[in-house]
Amino acid sequence: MFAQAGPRLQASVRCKVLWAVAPGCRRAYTATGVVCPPSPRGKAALPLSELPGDWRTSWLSLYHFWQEGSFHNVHNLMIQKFQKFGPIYREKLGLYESVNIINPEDAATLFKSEGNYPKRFTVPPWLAYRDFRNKPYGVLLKNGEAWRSDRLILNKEAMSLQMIKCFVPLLNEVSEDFVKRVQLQIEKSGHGKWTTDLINELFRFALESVCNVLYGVRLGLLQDFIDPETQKFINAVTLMFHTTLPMLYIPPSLLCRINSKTWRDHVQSWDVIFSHADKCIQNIYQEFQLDQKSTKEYNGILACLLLQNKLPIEDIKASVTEMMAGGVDTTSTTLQWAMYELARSPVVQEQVRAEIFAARQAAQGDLLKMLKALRLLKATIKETLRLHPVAVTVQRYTTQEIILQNYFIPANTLVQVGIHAMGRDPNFFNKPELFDPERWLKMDSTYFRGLGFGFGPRQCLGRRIAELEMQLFLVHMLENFKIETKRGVDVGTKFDLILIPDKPIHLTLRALDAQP
Ligand code: HCD
Repeated sequence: MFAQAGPRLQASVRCKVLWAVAPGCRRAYTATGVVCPPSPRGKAALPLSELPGDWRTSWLSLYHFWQEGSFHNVHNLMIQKFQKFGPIYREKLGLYESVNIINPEDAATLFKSEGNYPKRFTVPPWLAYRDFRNKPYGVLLKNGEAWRSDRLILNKEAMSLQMIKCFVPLLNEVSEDFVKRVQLQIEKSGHGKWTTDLINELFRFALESVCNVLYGVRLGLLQDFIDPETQKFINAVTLMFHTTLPMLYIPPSLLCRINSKTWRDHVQSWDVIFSHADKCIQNIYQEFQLDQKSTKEYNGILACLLLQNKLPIEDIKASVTEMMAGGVDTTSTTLQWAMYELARSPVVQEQVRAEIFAARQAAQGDLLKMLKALRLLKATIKETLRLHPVAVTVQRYTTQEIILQNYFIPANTLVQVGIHAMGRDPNFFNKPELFDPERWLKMDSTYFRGLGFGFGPRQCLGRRIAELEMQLFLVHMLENFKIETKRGVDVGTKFDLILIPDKPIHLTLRALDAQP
């Protein structure tokens, strides 16, 4: 029907109109634009081949994509495509075919059908590296039963609510040290304030935090002298993400065969990541064998995994390395965005600070109790991830046939939820351009709208650590400093596998007790 209609233009016009008229509508439309009467669910559903999108011209779209220099702009192109095609479209870029959705209800349908072995898109060069070096996959890259058994063991150590009380003191001391470091810089400046691009400090903070939780060890990254090895690790993670990008569209095997720079840089980054993580793990492992570490005190996730003895050491290493690498750019970038947004919304900043002061008073030194009371602060992190998610999409392969927007989606189809686009769509968030943490506390329904960490058993394994780390960081920063930024500097977003700011963010930290 659709295909016969011929010109693509016609299809896109049709979709634009319908999207404007009936966003989120689940009814079927014919090529002539006549609305079919609502039918019993599924009856009038259309086949996959009827899905809007320019998936028929995969190599041509890849060419356009290249031409437009859209590499770093995937997230904005996705917004445009949803505007053009409506709430569901099919896409093929080179080798890589997917169905894209934006509607929270559709996300719910997708996640509720995911079963016991949810599978997400596996980033090809990450697999290619491990095959190339003959390294085992960690939980990030595994699937099926191997994934599930590892994940259940890791969940106990990284995600269970009982672990929160172990993580909090470890993360709290790192945040306190960060504050001391900022205070020192402010003193040095002699102006009662410090203006800088904080990203490098935040990378170090994030690595220091995740390592304290993983290994129970302080690396000392918040001092003036930094071990060059550690800085190399941090740079390697960023370069690893960056060099992944072209390999989403060109097969790594091809780039490996022609020995391209992208592939070589990618391999080298992973080599640095693995060898440095290996050193950290080896240190703990030896200590552990020597004195079986006193079992009373909490010594970090790695020690617990070793003590449990449920996972082979090679599997522990693989997953702990992934967590260590995954814990650097993700939380640091989110914290940078959070401070940027708070600096641009002084009223919100003051409200969050007031909540923190009140909670601190009421909790009388009980950190856990204090964190429990910080509703607006938690909403602030949610709101930051709405506007600035780390991942542009959350993806799943369907395990059975499902119906999305009245289209049959067969089993084994890659479906991507465009969470970046969803977060900026007025159909799902009132005045989406506004940074308004309170919306999360007032919204009628937040149903499948907060997907920054994914959903279900395959959600982010580092979620608990990341959330506590970011909460404690913001608590201490807001208790001690006023965060300011130059007015009128708008920072955009760049896709570099994860979403990052497209230019440096300069923030001013002013000591709260030395207000002008
Ligand atoms: C990148 O089209 C864009 O937590 C692709 C789809 C995709 C798939 C998996 C996502 C990835 C995107 C972004 C980075 C993510 C990754 C899964 C885990 C990874 C979201 C959206 C991350 C940052 C952990 C990385 C750990 C690694 C360093 C060992």
